[in-house]
Amino acid sequence: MIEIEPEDVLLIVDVQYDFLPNGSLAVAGGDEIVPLINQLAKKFKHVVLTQDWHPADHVSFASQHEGKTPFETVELDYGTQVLWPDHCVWNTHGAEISRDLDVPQAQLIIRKGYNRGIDSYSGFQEADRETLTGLAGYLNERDIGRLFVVGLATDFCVAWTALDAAAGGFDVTVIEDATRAIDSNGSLEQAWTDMTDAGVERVQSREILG
Ligand code: VGL
Ligand code: ZN
Repeated sequence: MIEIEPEDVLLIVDVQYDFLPNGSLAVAGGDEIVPLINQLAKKFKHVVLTQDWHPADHVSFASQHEGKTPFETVELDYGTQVLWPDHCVWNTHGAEISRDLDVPQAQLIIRKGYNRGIDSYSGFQEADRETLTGLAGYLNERDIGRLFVVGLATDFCVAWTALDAAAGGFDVTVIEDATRAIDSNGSLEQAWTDMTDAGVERVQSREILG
């Protein structure tokens, strides 16, 4: 069993309508994790959420690239970018965080991906690996202990957030069954390899809930 301490934080990644059933970038089974996250959240004093938040002409949208379709890639200044269906456009329903999440104690929502020309899977820094969101500063200033990451999608925003957390010196654990994956072109297996190599812990919710 893992005992959650008052200093620990639950980081809930991108549980937004566009990643849930009927959303424009629906992650299979995405809705199944919501009750589990609600149960887990009762153990945590600190809860932080991230929210994917794109302008309508965001560079990660296939619709912005002539002749490209979703899940193809393009080369940008900062590297290879996967192209997605339009999703989480700011001020649309799809960008809203699920109202079924029951986390009244949550104190911070980090919005990411709002620069038109830079994607941001990670809650810590944008894909250019330079532009910071301020999350590391917040966590350090609040004397946070361990980070427990849940949400969508395991192989993109969860993984990149966990990897940046580990790189930033945080003790980070992903609660696997409280995530769901997109799994495009082997991305899920690759994500777990990368996370394991980086020292990210991989646990199941029963180890916390009993
Ligand atoms: C995500 C693809 C594009 C995610 C966000 O939340 O995992 N994936 N934008
Ligand atoms: Zn996005």
